[in-house]
Amino acid sequence: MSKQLILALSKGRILDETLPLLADAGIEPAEDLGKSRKLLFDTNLPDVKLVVIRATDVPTYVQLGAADLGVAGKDVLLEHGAAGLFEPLDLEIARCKLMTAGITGAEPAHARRRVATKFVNVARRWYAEQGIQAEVIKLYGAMELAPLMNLADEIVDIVDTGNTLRANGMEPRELIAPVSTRLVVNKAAMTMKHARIKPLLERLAQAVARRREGVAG
Ligand code: PRT
Ligand code: MG
Repeated sequence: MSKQLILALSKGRILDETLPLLADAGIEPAEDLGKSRKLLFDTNLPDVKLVVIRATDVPTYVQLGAADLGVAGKDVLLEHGAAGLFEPLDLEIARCKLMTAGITGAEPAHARRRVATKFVNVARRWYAEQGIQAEVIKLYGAMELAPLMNLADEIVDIVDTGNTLRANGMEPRELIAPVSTRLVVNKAAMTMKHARIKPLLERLAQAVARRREGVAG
């Protein structure tokens, strides 16, 4: 195993909140991530590199050891599963909720509920736990459209303010899980590269605490 540390970052909205935390923990990309089409970046630390990939690919990279560490939403981790991963730190950014939602005021009509979502594993597990029969329909986006088009009775999706739901005549129903962004570590790397990873985790935990105090104060 090389001594180099590879950190996989979720691009998109999580990235904007991750970079200040990393900077406060002493890691800065050698060039502007937003201005480049590259995917693999050097940092100010000679032994730390960053890859910037789709949020849903981060758990796979870390699980299979292509990256030692990763930054991903709890929603993505719940959907992917946690095999081969440690989740030592809540970065407390990009907070939102995984919820069920449906058309405002409508009763869930069908005995076997049709549920549209990109979180098929989360949805299957949750409806089974509730003892509700559900037919889970995989979509890749615009879940809010499915009940309006009578493709589904409910959706499972991420809710923050609820504005997207309201704009489409829908309401949030049940909370499945609160979501924030987590740091994950490959289990083998955690052992083999412990001397390098442990101080990094400590500096990141301190950066999270400073940010929390800044938000509160
Ligand atoms: O776009 P792509 O398919 O590549 O990936 P992505 O859409 O999953 O990435 P991106 O950049 O949108 O980031 C997703 C991650 O950010 C999620 O995995 C969450 O952990 C986190 N996050 C935090 C959110 C939100 N808040 C959020 N509000 N992800 C998505 N949303 C969307 C939601 O899907 C819905 O369309 O915002 C809408 C709801 O917001 P409100 O405020 O209208 O309720
Ligand atoms: Mg998106």
